[in-house]
Amino acid sequence: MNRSISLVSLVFLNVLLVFTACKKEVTPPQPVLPVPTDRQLAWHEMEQYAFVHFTTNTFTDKEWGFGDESESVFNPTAMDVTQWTKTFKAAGLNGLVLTCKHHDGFCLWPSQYTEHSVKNSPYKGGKGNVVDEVEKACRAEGLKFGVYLSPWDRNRADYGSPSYVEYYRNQLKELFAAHTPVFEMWFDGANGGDGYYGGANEKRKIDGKTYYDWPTTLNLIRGMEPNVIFFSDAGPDIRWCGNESGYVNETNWNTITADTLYAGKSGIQEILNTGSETGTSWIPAEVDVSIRPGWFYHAKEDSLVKTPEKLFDIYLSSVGRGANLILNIPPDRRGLINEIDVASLLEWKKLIDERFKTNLAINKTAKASAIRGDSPVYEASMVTDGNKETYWATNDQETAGNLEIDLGESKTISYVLVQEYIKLGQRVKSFSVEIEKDGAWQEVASGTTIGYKRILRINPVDAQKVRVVIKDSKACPVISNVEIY
Ligand code: FUL
Repeated sequence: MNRSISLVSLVFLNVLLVFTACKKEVTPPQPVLPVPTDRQLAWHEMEQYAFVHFTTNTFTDKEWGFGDESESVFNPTAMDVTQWTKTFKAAGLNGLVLTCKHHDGFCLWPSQYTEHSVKNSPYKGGKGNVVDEVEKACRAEGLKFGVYLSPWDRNRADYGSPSYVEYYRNQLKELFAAHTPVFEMWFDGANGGDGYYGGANEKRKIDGKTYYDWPTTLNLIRGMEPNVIFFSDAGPDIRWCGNESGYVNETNWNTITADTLYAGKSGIQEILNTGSETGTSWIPAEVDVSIRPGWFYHAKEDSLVKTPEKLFDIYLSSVGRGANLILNIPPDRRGLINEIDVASLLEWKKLIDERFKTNLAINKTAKASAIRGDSPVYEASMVTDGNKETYWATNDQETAGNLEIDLGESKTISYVLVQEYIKLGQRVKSFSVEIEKDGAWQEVASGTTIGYKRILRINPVDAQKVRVVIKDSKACPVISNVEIY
């Protein structure tokens, strides 16, 4: 009896050994360089957040204050920053970047380096600190906080000379000493020329590339806030999308070669809008756009607040094309987000919630044209498992392939959302969505790049089987998620 048991175990052991030996280890795909840093990955996941433009311009009805505005004009009558942050939170925004100082030079905090600030305004009898109040309100609401500090300063007498750069750095030190964590620092590229400049009332030209000595400034801030994301026209962490109208190109590479952009190249805006397939750095695009025609509040623009449908289109042409959206919502003269803007924002959120309510693909059966090493680790169901860390991949050299998802029954579909596992780089150059109709596959939408997230809008159509076809990719496709609505 004992002998037969040990014989059986021996045979079992042998079978197991042979099986293990035959099953070769399937290695994950090699990254396609460049790849995002951890802080860039965290930024990608934020997707959308608010921009807040607020300064003397709000009270003088200007977009670019000249720099000679009296501090006394800054006088919000019913200021409530909690109303801002509660509105943004309810609208699905995940953070807020505040213009601590715009081009006019007026500081929303009582900086020790200038008299041109809230401390000489009627606001809270000169005891207010808008930056601090907004930061605290963000923390209370679970929103990340970011800082905009205009390099161009039309108030400062020494703008254009080395001492101004020192002043600018001192202010950054003040802000970062008091308000970390700061998720994003916004460096505005605008340098318009003329200004008050302490009474000189003249035009000043600086060499934007050398004057500010950016490497020193960025190192200084990085030392105080290692996780901050730097925005400027061409990085280093994220780039401008090349327009202020609310879109990144349909083809949107997260990669660009930043050095060539600083060379004053013509067509720079187009490159920023599309990125570059062969770019040597990971510098994804941020879409900055205002809910109103201007960046600051003007009562005359009350009738021009973007509609919820327009905001939804912007959402699709920014977040839906793998960029992040920074949506400007400027407080009015009371210091409140105007009722018209609030209504539009909340209705926009409702549209997003309704249109992306039920992911028809979640946990549905999926099959693929090919699976990397035939391994269950890389099989098709990894795109419908709701886990962003798992992905479908093909073998190296296979730069095309498809994923077929069976919804179980016929459903009306209007949107398909696809995500690449960008930790391994951005790969897909061209793809399409097909549905099965009367036994044949029919294309209903197509796209170029995917990146962190791509949403394709489809003319509503009924289908049970949906196929995502990767037509071309830099290397084997690595897809972490497919959602169908
Ligand atoms: C531009 C500025 O000149 C505008 O006033 C605004 O701040 C926008 C976000 O960036 O360059």
